[in-house]
Amino acid sequence: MTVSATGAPVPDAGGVKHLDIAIVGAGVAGLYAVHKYRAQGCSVAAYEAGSDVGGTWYWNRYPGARIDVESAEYSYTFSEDLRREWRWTERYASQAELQAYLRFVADRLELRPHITFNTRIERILYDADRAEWTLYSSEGPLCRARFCVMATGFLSAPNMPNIPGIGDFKGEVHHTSNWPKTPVELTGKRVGVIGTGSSGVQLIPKVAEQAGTLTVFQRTANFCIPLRNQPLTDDYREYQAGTFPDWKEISTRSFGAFHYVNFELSEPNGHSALEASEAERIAEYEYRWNSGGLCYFTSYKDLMFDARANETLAEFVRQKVREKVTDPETREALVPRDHPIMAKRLCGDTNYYETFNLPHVTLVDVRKNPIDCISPAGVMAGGQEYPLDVLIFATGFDAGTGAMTRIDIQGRDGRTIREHFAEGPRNVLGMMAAGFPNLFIVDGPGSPGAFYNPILLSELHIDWFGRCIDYMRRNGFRTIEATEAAEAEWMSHSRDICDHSLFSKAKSWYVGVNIEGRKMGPQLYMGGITEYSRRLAAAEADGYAQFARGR
Ligand code: NA7
Repeated sequence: MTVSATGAPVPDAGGVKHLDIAIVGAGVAGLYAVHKYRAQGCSVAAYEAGSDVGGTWYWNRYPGARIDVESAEYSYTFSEDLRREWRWTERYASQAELQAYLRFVADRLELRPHITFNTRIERILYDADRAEWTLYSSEGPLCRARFCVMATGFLSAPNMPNIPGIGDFKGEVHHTSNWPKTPVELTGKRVGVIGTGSSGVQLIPKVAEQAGTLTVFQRTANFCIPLRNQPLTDDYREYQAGTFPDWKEISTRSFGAFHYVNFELSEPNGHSALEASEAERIAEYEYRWNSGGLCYFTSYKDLMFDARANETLAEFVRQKVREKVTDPETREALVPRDHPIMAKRLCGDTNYYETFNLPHVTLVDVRKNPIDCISPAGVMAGGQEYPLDVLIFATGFDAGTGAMTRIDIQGRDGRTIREHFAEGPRNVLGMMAAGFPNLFIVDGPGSPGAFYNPILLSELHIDWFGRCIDYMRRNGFRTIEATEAAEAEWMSHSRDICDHSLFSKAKSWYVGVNIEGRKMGPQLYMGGITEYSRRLAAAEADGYAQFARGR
């Protein structure tokens, strides 16, 4: 190890910093990584493309952007002080509040001196002789580091669809994941939105409040559940603080982060939906509908593994959609039919369906009337032109592998991460890949990623890597990397679970096929956090034997 006596980076002759750990990204994961590894006595530096901390919450500043997990569940758990000092104001925090929280964390923990902003990492090259990574921006080399931590996020590389004529449009174009910092003037304008996933579902009602006309181009009708966002009361805040230890414990053996149901901490239901009578099921679904939020993940254990169980919930939600929309043709187009419920992420809805009852809002079903092209004046679909002043792409992300494959990462023998991930995530536990020694991936492709709580998963990964680094120090290892055999085993296990689940029955970013031409395969680990944590612990307990270690 090359830890300096003071923990400060050591500059080499060329002015390039020499570090123990370089971190890419200063979102949720990057911030905690800086804090954790600095405390461990390592010299660290993080590089961030944005001008401030926040990651997802820095970039996704479109109107209506907010978290779909309760604010209290989307908070760091490693520091009691941070938990005590920060007060969330809404049940589901807005983008602005989330970014304020991450700014607070960065300031409170004095992380900013370790972060270089406005710096996009474009190349990361491994030098096998030195066992070091060199990170480059477009300006040249920035640092050399023994370890490189990829805190680049699961949903951070925007997906801009390849629609003919996309560059010809004469109006304004925006993507939800790269929204301008200054407000976009929509008042009285003819606005079009392509995409009706979580981002579109949040954005559309807000745009409708301002636009003169709003045309929504929908390819897939999604299942949207009322979020029922509201200001947090002191009582509920205290209740969540008081139940934190139990919540944390439940989170180690459950799916996702939806453990407060109707304002009470709730155990995941371990029963099949098919064991319950129809009346019991409806009562359960109604209870959760009235609670608000995406808490159906924990309502029955087999909703994602048994098509009949899944259909009971799907039909319940379809009926709710029918009750909300007045125009018969629009209603039918909005009822989701082509995928199992939750096989695409549920969308958290605030007035989404009601928006289509407004006279100035039009839904264009682009399954029936495919988008032909973007014209200078607007969108052509089904042979008809829809003239627009502003066109908004809410078309999501090249999820999972996208954030890493956009960087030219070259490992041992010039092997690139683009080649390595060409068929989807190829790594062990979603954390390390063969041929990329000491490259640690946090909350990335092949991990439980967005299926689990992103903050808890970041903490889990970063702590695990921290112990791994300590182990290497104590035992004189310079490098650690996945073996190809361990990769093959992990990928086959991950693939088996995906194939046996209903997640494989939808064209979603969970399985990569939201991107044109991509083969279907799990971008995330779908086996649940209990099995994942067991495997993480086992990998550590046997002295990292499934990894190749070098001295
Ligand atoms: P999503 O969930 O991937 O949604 C993207 C939407 O864009 C979805 O409705 C897509 O339709 C649509 N899309 C993508 N390409 C096209 C083209 N070419 N034509 C028409 N429509 C298109 O991304 P979000 O940003 O909404 O949410 C991502 C996650 O962020 C979310 O799950 C939360 O976890 C937070 P499709 O369904 O593919 O037919």
